[in-house]
Amino acid sequence: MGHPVGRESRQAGQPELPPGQRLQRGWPVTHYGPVPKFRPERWEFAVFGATKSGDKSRWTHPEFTALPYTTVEADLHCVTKFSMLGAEWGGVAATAVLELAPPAAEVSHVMVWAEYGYSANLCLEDFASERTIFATHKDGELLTAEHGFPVRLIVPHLYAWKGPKWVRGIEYMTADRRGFWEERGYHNLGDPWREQRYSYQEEPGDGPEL
Ligand SMILES: Nc1nc2c(c(=O)[nH]1)N[C@H]1C(S)=C(S)[C@@H](COP(=O)(O)O)O[C@H]1N2
Ligand SMILES: [Mo]
Repeated sequence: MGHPVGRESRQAGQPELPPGQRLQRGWPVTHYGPVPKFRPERWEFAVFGATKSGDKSRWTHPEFTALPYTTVEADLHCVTKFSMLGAEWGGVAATAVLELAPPAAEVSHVMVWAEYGYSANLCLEDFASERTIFATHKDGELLTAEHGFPVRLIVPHLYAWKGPKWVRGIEYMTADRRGFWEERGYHNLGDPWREQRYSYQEEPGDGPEL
Protein backbone atom coordinates (compact mmCIF):
# COMPACT_ATOMS: atom_id res chain seq x y z
CA MET A 1 0.00 0.00 0.00
CA GLY A 2 1.29 3.41 -0.96
CA HIS A 3 4.44 1.81 -2.35
CA PRO A 4 5.16 2.75 -5.96
CA VAL A 5 5.09 -0.16 -8.38
CA GLY A 6 8.49 -0.50 -10.06
CA ARG A 7 9.49 0.52 -13.54
CA GLU A 8 9.06 -2.77 -15.38
CA SER A 9 8.61 -0.94 -18.65
CA ARG A 10 12.15 0.43 -18.45
CA GLN A 11 14.55 -2.51 -18.42
CA ALA A 12 17.86 -2.44 -16.55
CA GLY A 13 20.49 -0.93 -18.82
CA GLN A 14 17.87 0.78 -20.94
CA PRO A 15 18.37 4.53 -21.44
CA GLU A 16 16.17 6.95 -19.52
CA LEU A 17 14.52 8.25 -22.66
CA PRO A 18 12.87 6.34 -25.49
CA PRO A 19 14.42 6.93 -28.92
CA GLY A 20 13.91 10.41 -30.38
CA GLN A 21 12.70 11.93 -27.08
CA ARG A 22 14.28 14.85 -25.22
CA LEU A 23 14.00 15.80 -21.57
CA GLN A 24 11.60 18.58 -20.69
CA ARG A 25 12.11 20.69 -17.58
CA GLY A 26 8.87 21.48 -15.79
CA TRP A 27 5.54 20.13 -16.89
CA PRO A 28 4.03 21.62 -20.02
CA VAL A 29 0.32 21.46 -20.76
CA THR A 30 -0.52 19.67 -24.02
CA HIS A 31 -3.97 18.88 -25.32
CA TYR A 32 -6.46 19.51 -28.10
CA GLY A 33 -9.36 21.87 -27.38
CA PRO A 34 -10.45 23.75 -24.24
CA VAL A 35 -10.06 22.71 -20.59
CA PRO A 36 -13.46 21.38 -19.47
CA LYS A 37 -15.17 22.79 -16.41
CA PHE A 38 -15.64 20.23 -13.64
CA ARG A 39 -19.29 19.96 -12.61
CA PRO A 40 -19.34 17.59 -9.62
CA GLU A 41 -23.11 17.13 -9.62
CA ARG A 42 -23.09 15.95 -13.23
CA TRP A 43 -19.80 14.06 -13.21
CA GLU A 44 -19.81 10.30 -13.24
CA PHE A 45 -17.29 7.65 -14.17
CA ALA A 46 -19.02 4.99 -16.27
CA VAL A 47 -17.99 1.48 -17.28
CA PHE A 48 -20.07 0.29 -20.22
CA GLY A 49 -19.97 -1.78 -23.40
CA ALA A 50 -19.32 -5.52 -23.09
CA THR A 51 -19.39 -5.83 -19.29
CA LYS A 52 -19.51 -9.27 -17.71
CA SER A 53 -22.82 -8.56 -15.97
CA GLY A 54 -24.33 -6.85 -19.00
CA ASP A 55 -24.94 -3.77 -16.85
CA LYS A 56 -23.33 -0.36 -16.87
CA SER A 57 -21.45 0.66 -13.71
CA ARG A 58 -21.28 4.28 -12.59
CA TRP A 59 -19.43 6.04 -9.83
CA THR A 60 -20.13 9.56 -8.66
CA HIS A 61 -17.11 11.72 -7.85
CA PRO A 62 -17.18 10.94 -4.09
CA GLU A 63 -17.62 7.24 -4.91
CA PHE A 64 -14.75 7.21 -7.39
CA THR A 65 -12.34 8.99 -5.07
CA ALA A 66 -13.26 6.53 -2.29
CA LEU A 67 -11.96 3.58 -4.36
CA PRO A 68 -8.61 2.12 -3.20
CA TYR A 69 -5.77 4.63 -3.66
CA THR A 70 -2.44 3.50 -5.00
CA THR A 71 0.67 5.14 -6.47
CA VAL A 72 2.80 4.43 -9.52
CA GLU A 73 6.07 6.07 -10.50
CA ALA A 74 6.10 6.75 -14.23
CA ASP A 75 7.44 8.98 -16.97
CA LEU A 76 5.35 10.83 -19.55
CA HIS A 77 6.41 10.68 -23.20
CA CYS A 78 4.66 13.03 -25.62
CA VAL A 79 4.77 11.98 -29.24
CA THR A 80 5.86 15.54 -30.12
CA LYS A 81 9.17 14.40 -28.57
CA PHE A 82 9.38 15.78 -25.06
CA SER A 83 9.43 13.56 -21.99
CA MET A 84 8.86 14.30 -18.33
CA LEU A 85 10.60 11.86 -16.00
CA GLY A 86 9.91 10.53 -12.54
CA ALA A 87 6.43 11.62 -11.57
CA GLU A 88 4.56 9.80 -8.82
CA TRP A 89 0.94 9.34 -9.88
CA GLY A 90 -1.73 8.59 -7.27
CA GLY A 91 -5.21 7.31 -7.93
CA VAL A 92 -7.18 4.20 -8.80
CA ALA A 93 -5.42 1.30 -10.52
CA ALA A 94 -6.97 0.12 -13.79
CA THR A 95 -6.81 -3.39 -12.29
CA ALA A 96 -9.15 -2.20 -9.52
CA VAL A 97 -11.68 -0.95 -12.08
CA LEU A 98 -11.39 -4.28 -13.93
CA GLU A 99 -12.12 -6.15 -10.69
CA LEU A 100 -15.04 -3.98 -9.61
CA ALA A 101 -16.67 -3.85 -13.04
CA PRO A 102 -15.28 -6.81 -14.97
CA PRO A 103 -15.37 -7.20 -18.75
CA ALA A 104 -17.07 -10.05 -20.56
CA ALA A 105 -14.79 -12.91 -21.60
CA GLU A 106 -14.75 -11.78 -25.27
CA VAL A 107 -13.39 -8.31 -24.49
CA SER A 108 -10.10 -7.63 -26.28
CA HIS A 109 -9.89 -3.80 -26.18
CA VAL A 110 -10.89 -0.82 -24.10
CA MET A 111 -11.86 2.66 -25.27
CA VAL A 112 -11.11 5.31 -22.67
CA TRP A 113 -13.53 8.22 -23.00
CA ALA A 114 -12.96 11.78 -21.83
CA GLU A 115 -14.83 15.10 -21.86
CA TYR A 116 -15.72 16.50 -25.30
CA GLY A 117 -15.50 13.04 -26.88
CA TYR A 118 -11.71 12.64 -26.68
CA SER A 119 -10.90 8.95 -26.67
CA ALA A 120 -7.96 6.55 -26.78
CA ASN A 121 -8.05 2.83 -27.55
CA LEU A 122 -5.94 0.27 -25.74
CA CYS A 123 -5.71 -3.48 -26.02
CA LEU A 124 -6.97 -5.11 -22.84
CA GLU A 125 -3.45 -6.25 -21.93
CA ASP A 126 -2.10 -2.66 -21.99
CA PHE A 127 -5.09 -1.39 -20.02
CA ALA A 128 -4.75 -4.24 -17.50
CA SER A 129 -1.07 -3.53 -16.81
CA GLU A 130 -0.53 -3.30 -13.05
CA ARG A 131 1.00 0.15 -13.69
CA THR A 132 -1.95 1.67 -15.57
CA ILE A 133 -3.61 4.17 -13.25
CA PHE A 134 -6.55 6.58 -13.23
CA ALA A 135 -4.62 9.39 -11.62
CA THR A 136 -6.18 11.97 -9.36
CA HIS A 137 -2.85 13.16 -7.94
CA LYS A 138 0.69 13.86 -9.05
CA ASP A 139 3.51 13.93 -6.49
CA GLY A 140 0.95 13.93 -3.69
CA GLU A 141 -1.04 16.91 -4.96
CA LEU A 142 -4.42 16.99 -6.64
CA LEU A 143 -4.19 17.37 -10.40
CA THR A 144 -4.83 20.85 -11.69
CA ALA A 145 -7.63 21.49 -14.20
CA GLU A 146 -5.25 21.79 -17.17
CA HIS A 147 -3.51 18.51 -16.29
CA GLY A 148 -6.75 16.57 -16.17
CA PHE A 149 -8.56 17.14 -12.85
CA PRO A 150 -10.47 15.24 -11.58
CA VAL A 151 -9.17 12.07 -13.29
CA ARG A 152 -6.67 11.30 -16.04
CA LEU A 153 -5.32 8.00 -17.24
CA ILE A 154 -1.60 7.21 -17.14
CA VAL A 155 -0.34 4.25 -19.18
CA PRO A 156 3.38 4.34 -18.31
CA HIS A 157 4.60 2.15 -21.17
CA LEU A 158 2.80 4.03 -23.99
CA TYR A 159 2.92 7.54 -25.48
CA ALA A 160 0.99 10.05 -23.41
CA TRP A 161 -1.85 10.56 -25.89
CA LYS A 162 -2.99 7.06 -24.82
CA GLY A 163 -3.76 8.63 -21.42
CA PRO A 164 -6.78 10.90 -21.69
CA LYS A 165 -7.13 13.80 -19.27
CA TRP A 166 -10.65 14.48 -17.88
CA VAL A 167 -11.64 10.82 -18.18
CA ARG A 168 -15.34 10.02 -17.86
CA GLY A 169 -15.35 6.32 -18.38
CA ILE A 170 -14.33 3.24 -20.27
CA GLU A 171 -16.02 1.10 -22.89
CA TYR A 172 -15.25 -2.61 -23.11
CA MET A 173 -14.96 -3.71 -26.73
CA THR A 174 -14.89 -7.10 -28.43
CA ALA A 175 -12.84 -5.73 -31.35
CA ASP A 176 -10.36 -2.90 -31.79
CA ARG A 177 -11.55 0.57 -32.83
CA ARG A 178 -9.42 3.69 -33.22
CA GLY A 179 -9.58 6.52 -30.72
CA PHE A 180 -9.25 10.25 -31.37
CA TRP A 181 -5.56 10.50 -32.35
CA GLU A 182 -5.39 6.96 -33.69
CA GLU A 183 -7.92 8.06 -36.34
CA ARG A 184 -5.89 11.19 -37.07
CA GLY A 185 -2.50 9.87 -38.03
CA TYR A 186 -1.05 8.49 -34.81
CA HIS A 187 -0.04 4.87 -34.38
CA ASN A 188 -2.68 2.46 -33.13
CA LEU A 189 -0.35 0.93 -30.52
CA GLY A 190 1.92 3.84 -29.50
CA ASP A 191 4.89 2.09 -27.85
CA PRO A 192 7.57 4.80 -27.39
CA TRP A 193 10.39 2.24 -27.02
CA ARG A 194 9.55 0.99 -30.52
CA GLU A 195 8.94 4.57 -31.72
CA GLN A 196 5.43 3.76 -32.89
CA ARG A 197 4.48 7.39 -33.55
CA TYR A 198 2.50 7.52 -36.78
CA SER A 199 -0.11 5.32 -38.41
CA TYR A 200 1.97 5.03 -41.60
CA GLN A 201 4.47 3.00 -39.54
CA GLU A 202 1.86 0.38 -38.67
CA GLU A 203 2.50 -3.21 -39.67
CA PRO A 204 -0.36 -5.44 -40.78
CA GLY A 205 -2.26 -6.47 -37.66
CA ASP A 206 -1.23 -3.42 -35.59
CA GLY A 207 -4.65 -1.83 -35.96
CA PRO A 208 -8.00 -1.62 -37.77
CA GLU A 209 -7.99 -0.40 -41.39
CA LEU A 210 -7.85 3.38 -41.72
N1 LIG B 1 -8.69 14.78 -23.01
C1 LIG B 1 -7.46 14.85 -23.53
N2 LIG B 1 -6.47 14.16 -22.94
C2 LIG B 1 -5.22 14.23 -23.44
C3 LIG B 1 -4.93 14.99 -24.60
C4 LIG B 1 -6.00 15.70 -25.21
O1 LIG B 1 -5.85 16.37 -26.25
N3 LIG B 1 -7.25 15.62 -24.64
N4 LIG B 1 -3.63 15.04 -25.08
C5 LIG B 1 -2.73 13.95 -24.68
C6 LIG B 1 -1.34 14.26 -24.98
S1 LIG B 1 -0.90 14.27 -26.63
C7 LIG B 1 -0.39 14.46 -24.00
S2 LIG B 1 1.24 14.66 -24.38
C8 LIG B 1 -0.78 14.51 -22.58
C9 LIG B 1 -0.23 15.77 -21.95
O2 LIG B 1 -0.52 15.82 -20.59
P1 LIG B 1 -0.14 17.13 -19.77
O3 LIG B 1 -0.81 18.31 -20.43
O4 LIG B 1 -0.62 16.91 -18.40
O5 LIG B 1 1.35 17.26 -19.85
O6 LIG B 1 -2.19 14.47 -22.41
C10 LIG B 1 -2.86 13.56 -23.22
N5 LIG B 1 -4.25 13.52 -22.82
MO1 LIG C 1 1.33 14.41 -26.64
